[in-house]
Amino acid sequence: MAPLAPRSGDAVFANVERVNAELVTLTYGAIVRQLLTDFEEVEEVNKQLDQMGYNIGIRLIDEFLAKSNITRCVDFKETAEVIAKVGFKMFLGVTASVGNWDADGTECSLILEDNPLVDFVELPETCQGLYYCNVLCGVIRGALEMVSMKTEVRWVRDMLCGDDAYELKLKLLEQVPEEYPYKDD
Ligand code: MYR
Repeated sequence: MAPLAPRSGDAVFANVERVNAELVTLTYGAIVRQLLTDFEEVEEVNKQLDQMGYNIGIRLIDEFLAKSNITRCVDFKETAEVIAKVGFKMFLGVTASVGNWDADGTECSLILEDNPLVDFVELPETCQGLYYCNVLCGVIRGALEMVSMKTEVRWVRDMLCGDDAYELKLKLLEQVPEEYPYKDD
């Protein structure tokens, strides 16, 4: 039998993080499976996942702002970069690239080369039209709403559906002016 060698703190921590990530991935899979059983129609499951993500996003923004020390972004381009490089890294452990900007800088793509939520996942034929990771659309939408940005977030490419990448379309619909509960005299 191989002798038991003490592992460095870093190695143990990396292992714990990997196990946690796997647990999240498997738990998420179980939630999607349950929704498919409960709702049957994939469009309804997409909606439920988006709503679930929204409920997470409106809470997660506080943690994000506290941990990242990010202050106001100058424009939507900076916001998209922050989501792709800081937000995704913080909560998914991966980064995304930002591209395909429209002329007025209100719509772009977030492209994920790696997506830990889909580890171990294979969709059966019966799940055509399912956006398995739709929870992420809701998370981003909810988080941005809490910092006064109404957005539309949807998948346009999904490797589980045979596409060559994971691509989210992020569109700024409205920048809601912040309201203060008092008037300046
Ligand atoms: C501001 O201008 O007020 C700062 C805006 C920063 C918004 C960042 C939202 C982060 C959302 C994280 C999404 C993670 C998805 C896995």
